[in-house]
Amino acid sequence: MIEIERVGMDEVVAGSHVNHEAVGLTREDVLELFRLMVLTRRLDERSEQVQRQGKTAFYISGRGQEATQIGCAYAMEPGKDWFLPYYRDFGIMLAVGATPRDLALALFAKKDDPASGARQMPAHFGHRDYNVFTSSSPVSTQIPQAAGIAYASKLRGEDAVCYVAFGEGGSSKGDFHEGLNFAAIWKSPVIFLCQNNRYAISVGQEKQMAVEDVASRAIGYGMPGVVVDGQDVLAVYKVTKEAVDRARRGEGPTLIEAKTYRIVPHSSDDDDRLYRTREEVDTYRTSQDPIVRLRTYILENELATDEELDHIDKEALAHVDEALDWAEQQPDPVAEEAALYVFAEA
Ligand SMILES: Cc1ncc(C[n+]2csc(CCOP(=O)(O)OP(=O)(O)O)c2C)c(N)n1
Ligand SMILES: [Mg+2]
Repeated sequence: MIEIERVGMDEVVAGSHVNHEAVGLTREDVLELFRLMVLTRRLDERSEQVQRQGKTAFYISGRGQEATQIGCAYAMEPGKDWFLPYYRDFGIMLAVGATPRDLALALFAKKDDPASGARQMPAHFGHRDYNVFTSSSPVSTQIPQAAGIAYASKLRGEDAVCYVAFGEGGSSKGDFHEGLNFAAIWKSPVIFLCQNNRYAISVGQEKQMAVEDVASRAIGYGMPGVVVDGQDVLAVYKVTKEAVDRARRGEGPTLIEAKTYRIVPHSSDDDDRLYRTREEVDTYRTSQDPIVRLRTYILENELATDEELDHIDKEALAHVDEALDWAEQQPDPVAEEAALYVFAEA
């Protein structure tokens, strides 16, 4: 009988439910997690600003979901594992090795954008150097693709695990059912990460599913399901590491549901005041902000001082500013080449 595991869900805490040493992480690892989360946040904020300045066409943000993304990526092996991120996964991209410059090239739709040479919308990630597959716009199409990619990798005898992300809204699509069912039958080494931020644009979770936990559906496919506090980077790392180890042992996929929250509107085209209260959003902008939570944990455990953390933050911001200024100056794509790599040559 499979049961759903729940990690960090029983009480609300200021720091972390998990001790870093208990999950095999050092002080340096914790500071690296902090650096990656802050880098993701600063890139996100600056990217939104340049869109508001009219320099880029559109922006979609992962703000508030950094602990979920960085905690998960940190348990995987960049360079060896496969990644099918979804559009909020700026944190995943930075953690697997993409640079702020790489991501900024895509935002500005520049010729050298490593995702698609400016053929895709912003946040349709892809990067050959880091085993990141290009993404399609219809939500959840990446889920069955991940099941197949992981199965192919297994047949080739690689020791690789495949990450795939989607929202709780995306889990209501048929692709979710087909992908999870296939992966469970063939024991494909997949980490299915549902980043449950409680809304699919303006549609709250309760309007689109009759269960409380997406992870409970894992039982119906015959794979382990885990619900984790997605604001707690160490808790997300812990459950992902266990899932990755299981997948590498040949024991198949896991469905992880990280309960998180997006603290900004769905995209630069959305007004979230129409469907949620400011009070609700404010909780996740203050005490339950994932970066505030990690900072609290670091200070409580005396792993670094406030000044040291501020320094990491300042460096992250400088890194991001440099990348955005640089990307803005890079060459645009050539109009005559727009169809190159899109249509096969006869
Ligand atoms: C098949 C399909 N239907 C609708 C859309 C438009 N759309 C883009 S994102 C989104 C919401 C998805 O919500 P969720 O899966 O919870 O992810 P979140 O955006 O909350 O992270 C929708 C409806 C789409 N891209 N694809
Ligand atoms: Mg959602």
